[in-house]
Amino acid sequence: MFQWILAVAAMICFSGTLAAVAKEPAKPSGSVTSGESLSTILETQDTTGPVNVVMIVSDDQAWTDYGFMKHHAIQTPNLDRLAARSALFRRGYTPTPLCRPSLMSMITGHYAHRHGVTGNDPRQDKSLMPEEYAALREQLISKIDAIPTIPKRLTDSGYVSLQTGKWWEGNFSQGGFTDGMTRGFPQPGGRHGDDGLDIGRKGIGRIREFIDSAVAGQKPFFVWYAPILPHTPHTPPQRLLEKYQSPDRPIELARYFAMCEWFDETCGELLNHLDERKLTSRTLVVYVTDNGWIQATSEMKLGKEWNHGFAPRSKQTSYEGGIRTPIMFSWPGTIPPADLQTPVTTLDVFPTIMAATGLSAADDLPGSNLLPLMIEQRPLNRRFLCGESYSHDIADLDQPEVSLITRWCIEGRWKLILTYDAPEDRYSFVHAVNEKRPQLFDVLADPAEKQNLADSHPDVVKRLSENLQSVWKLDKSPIAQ
Ligand SMILES: [Ca+2]
Repeated sequence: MFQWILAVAAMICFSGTLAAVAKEPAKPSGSVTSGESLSTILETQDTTGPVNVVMIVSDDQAWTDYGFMKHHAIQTPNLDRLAARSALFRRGYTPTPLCRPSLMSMITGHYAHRHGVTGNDPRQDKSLMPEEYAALREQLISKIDAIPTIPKRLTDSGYVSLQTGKWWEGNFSQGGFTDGMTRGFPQPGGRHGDDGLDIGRKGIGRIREFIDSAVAGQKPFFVWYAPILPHTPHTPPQRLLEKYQSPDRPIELARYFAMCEWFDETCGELLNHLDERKLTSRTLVVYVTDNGWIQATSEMKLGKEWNHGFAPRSKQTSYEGGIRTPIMFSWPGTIPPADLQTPVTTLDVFPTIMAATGLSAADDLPGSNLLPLMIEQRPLNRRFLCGESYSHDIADLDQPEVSLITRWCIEGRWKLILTYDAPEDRYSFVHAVNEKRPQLFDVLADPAEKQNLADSHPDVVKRLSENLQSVWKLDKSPIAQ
């Protein structure tokens, strides 16, 4: 109760009056799988008690691949419904376009150069004995011990928390969750989720049970729903595959499209459960993707070096296909639905959840609390966003700059990408095809990033380079023009 009082006090502090905000009319709910409109659902909702938090984290999905982002074929009626009741940021970004560092940034609120988990795995080296490599894995996992996480903070203030899906940082308890599915390394399959990877693909029963148990125990809850969807293996239900198959569409594309809708269906189950349990108006649902994905097809001429299912300029790269994602915050009755153009980052999730739950956020967090913007349209005091990309395998666990491949800065319409030398690894083919010199794009006029304007705008290159140095002062020089 004490935390709830704090939360309300914090909300009033920046929003004028909470009551004024709560009267904001809700947008039409769009396609509601449960058959009820949002206004009907809200009439029956329990609005007492602290806010619950649910994070939905898509895995390997392009920012374009939703109904509400106007994809020409992919249908996502449930996420469209969430978008209609959310503050929707169409220009969201992940600070690092690879699963593990991206998830780590969400859960800690820090850049990879700060939390230290820059890649998915320690670098494989044939000279290492298995026990030596296992020790490197343990060393990498232990980085989470030294840094606050969302579940650690919420658990300390009386929440119960559930981990499901992707999770790389050992046992769920190591991240601060009170409950979870992932046993973690060195358990079998413990690299990135083991039993947790069943969630979504085999239903969301574990989440339903957890929520019902939390409600019965009168505990506020935090749910981490990070299924390995639409991520490979692309094995959609036959009914969905058939829906997307057509003679003029490569089968790889049909499978991926069907995976996006399968993921959407699982999100619908989760949202319906919140509606049915009368929790929607006191649950903050946060939606993000960990990194982008452009599906490769057999029609693309990618060369024999290319040995993965994603196309160039997507996963692992700092192009829009790698780093961009819609970001949504749904809290009906408190956050008015809105379609927002402000660029935001998944680094903003941590401070926003802290503010919503009445907790303070450390001063050194790089992200921003988005509630003042979402609730009373107060502009963010932020000129630019930054991010970074590293080699898939971490060359040096203590020196992030060794594995650094690109840094990017977005300021208004401009986006600068700087490239750095990094040791070769098994994913070097991803970066080998990209431009190495500084790249400057007008991403509003040229979202496909086709025209490099660095030569004609040296002043902008200089200013955005300085922005990057202000975020992380780095001695290593980018590859020059
Ligand atoms: Ca991913």
